Amino acid sequence: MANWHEWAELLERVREENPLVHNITNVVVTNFTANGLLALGASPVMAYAKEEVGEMAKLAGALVLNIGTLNDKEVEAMLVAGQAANEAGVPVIFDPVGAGATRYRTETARRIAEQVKLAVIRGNAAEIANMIGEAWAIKGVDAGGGSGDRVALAKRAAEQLGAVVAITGKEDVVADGQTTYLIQNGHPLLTKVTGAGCLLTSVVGAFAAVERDAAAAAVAALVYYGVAAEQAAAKAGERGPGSFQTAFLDALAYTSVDDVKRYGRVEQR
Ligand code: ATP
Ligand code: TZP
Ligand code: MG
Ligand code: MG
Repeated sequence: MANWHEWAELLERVREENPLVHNITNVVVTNFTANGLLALGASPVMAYAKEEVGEMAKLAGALVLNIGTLNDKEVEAMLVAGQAANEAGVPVIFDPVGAGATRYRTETARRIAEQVKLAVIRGNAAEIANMIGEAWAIKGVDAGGGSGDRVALAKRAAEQLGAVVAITGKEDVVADGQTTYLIQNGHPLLTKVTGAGCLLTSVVGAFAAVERDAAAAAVAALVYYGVAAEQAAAKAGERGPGSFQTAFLDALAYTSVDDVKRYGRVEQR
């Protein structure tokens, strides 16, 4: 298989290069996302005005678009930023938060995927299914109880959307249309911290900023993130979600390449 142990070393590259990650994200997760990127060793910036997003996106190592609390003004800015990033060869990572929950979210997610060349799309199974016109129950912004084949779904979505697709949940799946990877790391307490998915999408952005192979960047980011969550849960998990959240930010900073190689559980499908 492509050697994911080699990809795990991208974590060190992120810490050395300290890439600027431009986020246009939602109001729920803004602070957590900035702090998580800082803990990892990346440099976050949030910029939303259409007057500046093109310029900022071109300066960045990656652009992350997240429709969690979308409105028309922000969507317009996302399209401007996405097109500028495409022109400059800056990878664009997309989180289709809540696609499938309302028609506005579903249509906007599809519009962004049509008008911007996306390197990686990261969402739960319902969001990804709804982006390609497949029904999958969703509850607000959280995955519903759907039980379809998530590996096959990731493959179909990668083919149809022309991007690397990462479907997360208890198990994570990364597909680039040719190869599919399964990542078994993580912890259920992540479901009790709002923005755990959104921050992960931005972490994928940081890895994509230092590695042009978007599938390698996505796998490396997901396995690192899952291992960090396991370390945090071991230290503070029994105290509850609040202590876990703090311990998780700490773990994003101290989790090492060696930890990722030792505790990572990645297989190729
Ligand atoms: P949702 O809104 O459906 O929760 P999300 O956007 O918050 O989606 P998640 O799928 O929760 O994103 O993924 C965020 C992180 O949480 C990923 O690293 C994923 O592996 C991890 N994760 C989610 N659920 C579990 C679980 N039950 N056990 C272990 N890890 C999990
Ligand atoms: N509502 C709109 S965006 C948002 C909520 C609760 C945050 C979702 O974050 P995540 O990472 O999908 O849990
Ligand atoms: Mg979650
Ligand atoms: Mg989400």
